[in-house]
Amino acid sequence: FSLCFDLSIAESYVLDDKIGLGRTFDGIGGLSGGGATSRLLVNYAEPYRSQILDYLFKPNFGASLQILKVEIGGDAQTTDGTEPSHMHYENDENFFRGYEWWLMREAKKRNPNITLIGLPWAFPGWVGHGKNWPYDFPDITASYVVSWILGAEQYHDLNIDYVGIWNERNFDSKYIKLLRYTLDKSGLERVRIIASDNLWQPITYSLCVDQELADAVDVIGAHYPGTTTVIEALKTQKKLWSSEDYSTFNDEVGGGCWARILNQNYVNGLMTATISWNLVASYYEDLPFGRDGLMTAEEPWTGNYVVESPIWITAHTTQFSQPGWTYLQTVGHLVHGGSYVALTDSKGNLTVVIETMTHDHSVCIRPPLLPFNVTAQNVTFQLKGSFVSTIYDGSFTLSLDVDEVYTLTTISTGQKGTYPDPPASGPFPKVYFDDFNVANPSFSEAPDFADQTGVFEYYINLTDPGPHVFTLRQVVTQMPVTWATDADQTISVIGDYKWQNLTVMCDVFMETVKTGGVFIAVRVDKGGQSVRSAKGVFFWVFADGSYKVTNDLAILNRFFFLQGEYATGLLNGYPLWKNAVVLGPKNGWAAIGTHSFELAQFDNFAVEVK
Ligand code: 147
Ligand code: CA
Repeated sequence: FSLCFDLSIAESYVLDDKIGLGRTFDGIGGLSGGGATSRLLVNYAEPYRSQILDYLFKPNFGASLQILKVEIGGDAQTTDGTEPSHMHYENDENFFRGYEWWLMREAKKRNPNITLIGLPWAFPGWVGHGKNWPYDFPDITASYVVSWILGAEQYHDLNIDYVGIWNERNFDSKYIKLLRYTLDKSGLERVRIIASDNLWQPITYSLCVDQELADAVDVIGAHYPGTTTVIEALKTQKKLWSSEDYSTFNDEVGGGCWARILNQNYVNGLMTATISWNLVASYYEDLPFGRDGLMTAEEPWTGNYVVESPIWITAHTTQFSQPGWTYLQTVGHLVHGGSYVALTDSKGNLTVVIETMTHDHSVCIRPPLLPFNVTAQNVTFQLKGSFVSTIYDGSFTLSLDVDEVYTLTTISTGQKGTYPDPPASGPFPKVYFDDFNVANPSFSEAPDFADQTGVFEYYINLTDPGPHVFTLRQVVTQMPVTWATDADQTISVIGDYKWQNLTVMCDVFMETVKTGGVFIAVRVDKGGQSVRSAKGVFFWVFADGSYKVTNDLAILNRFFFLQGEYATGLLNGYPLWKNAVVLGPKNGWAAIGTHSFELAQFDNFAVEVK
């Protein structure tokens, strides 16, 4: 190659393995869950769904991810929806709910060496015995988590490599030790423990003062560390991971954030793995943290998806270094801004990743980023130790521009994978119908319903003699041990957030006699952590024969009625109410749900947008 800068002013950097190596690289990963972030992905038609998975996981193609972390579903709201538990009830076990099993299988299919991690955000209510706390009965919590790991192996042939404690909530030393003990007792000695998926402290402090706890924990996982760690964490000799990071809108600034933290999490904090929240933005964009994924796949109804810049930023490291490689000690900052890392397989291969992201083009969602300067610069790398003969005179010089990532490598298998453009983007269909008549569904959830409290599953109602054998059933009967603030009602949203005027029809069946209640709704304006305060037009019918029309899910505000062009409700074809004045919201999703955590069934769900 030819360089036209004056290279005489290049700053010089040494890459040397003779002075000893750095820490072992553990990989770059994506996080599905925390929560329901892959919800819409499963509803993509082929070949688009496989293409998306290839961009994420296929080696030497796209992001070529080395770690997949998933939520252990707990039936509760965990950011963008709920994920189903494998044990809704104490005596219940089902390892075919949701999509995380499927996702792990698809990831493994493409990369058999991928590292798998499971972490709970929430737990079914019975795990806490009615208290919003998972540590009063630590043996129950431990066997619940271990049962998930055993089920992964038994039903899906998936070996879970690491398990965590309780996402961004308190840990309990007694529980962590008991989890270690329960794993070992179940023949799962190989499963390693991450703690505590929160900040560096207080877990590091606990590890320092409690040797038994230190023996139980293998990795200190910190979230959004801002590329730094604490001295006490370094002293533990444990692996240090950024076990959740990124969470930034996936435009080019998001790509810049990801590039900067992938390098600097090691340079500044000696972290040897970084995991993106989230893996793929496959949830309605108007839910919280829209598009905070490595790529976007939020339109199963068209097949449109977008391979965003973080995919290619990831590839700069993952396609040219593998878990088990070692960082050199010679990593660091560049004199005129930016950073470099170097990794080796200790068999002669060397990969150098350089990033020169400027401040304003690499801000992440959190933590705040202090000012710094980056300018174009010339750099000379001098290869020493076993790398001297890698290049003809043992050194090379480059001119670096700003806001770039450069990979210099002896590995020749890298590729920028491509597929033909997916179908064009388009809105959710204006006419939609689902009779849920699927005898052997591949997924427990019906297409495009995004549960925000409670869990809605395909159900075979064998007691129904007539037309409602196949229905959609809400199955959570108790407030879970929550991570966010779930509503007191259950609710699943669907459709287009921009919808204003539409008709929603649905057959409903209340399984709770006397006190049961269900609703259908339009213009539902909130999901995620704010679901409790969702507003819209909610039409309720109750098992005692009464009905209500309310402006909110919490049933605080009843509508008043006037003449004119307003909302109307029918029951069994007969008008029950009409001319309710809709003051707001002006738009939102359609929804179904129940009055409490109760069993209820829904069938022949239909939408017509005017
Ligand atoms: C994380 C959660 O673990 C994820 O499930 C998801 O909600 C993600 C969205 O950015 O955020 O939780 C955090 C919430 C707040 C902070 C850090 C992590 N915070 O304010 O520092
Ligand atoms: Ca049906």
